[in-house]
Amino acid sequence: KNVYQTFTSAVSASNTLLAILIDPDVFEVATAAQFLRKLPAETTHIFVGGSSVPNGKTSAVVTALKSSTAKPIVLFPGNVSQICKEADAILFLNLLSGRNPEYLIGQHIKAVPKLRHTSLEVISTGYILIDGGNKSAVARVTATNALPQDDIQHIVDIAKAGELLGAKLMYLEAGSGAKVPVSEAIISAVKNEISIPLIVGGGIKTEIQKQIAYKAGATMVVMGTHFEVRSASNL
Ligand code: 1GP
Repeated sequence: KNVYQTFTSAVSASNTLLAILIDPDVFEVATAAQFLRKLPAETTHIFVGGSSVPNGKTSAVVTALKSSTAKPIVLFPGNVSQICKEADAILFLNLLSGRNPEYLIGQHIKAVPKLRHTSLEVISTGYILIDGGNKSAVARVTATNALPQDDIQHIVDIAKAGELLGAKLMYLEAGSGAKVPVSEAIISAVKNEISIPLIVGGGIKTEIQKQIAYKAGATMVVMGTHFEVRSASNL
């Protein structure tokens, strides 16, 4: 049970973390080793998850990744069907920005019988969907609305409520393929209010965007689409 420790150690050492997100739905299992070789050297974690993934595909992708990397593989599931025992940990996501009970408690209850048969490290994670300038898959699938970027105090209050409820990580999400990442102002306001590690993702494609997020207080940046596009054109 040491994936969570990679976050707390990073915070205490003032280090940053970089997770690359793989959507199993669009990932070619046969290219796993090659894909991993091309990732930036500073990659610390591999996240696996998507909004709609065929049954069994997550397990096949995680198994292929596991045989080519020692980096922690963390499930970032769009729903309960993506839970598989081959990963190291799972972000147990609570969609705090929405009011759909299915994503606040429903999927979590359905997850328990599956988790019982795994030794996955379960990490309680508050998940806040913020407007990234286009309708995200998360908003569509969960039937919830993203929060406007200018409502900073509301976002801060939600993050704090999540921490008080026991979340071990807080994830600010602009949505995969967002036009606009979560703003520096939101990241730093949330960072000032909470003491748990902060993850930021959605629409981050450049080194500058990544550094802005770290400087504002993100412990981890998550990048997905950027590497998907690269892998498709390079392989
Ligand atoms: C999505 O935050 C992640 O959940 C990554 O987003 O695909 O835009 O990098 P991108």
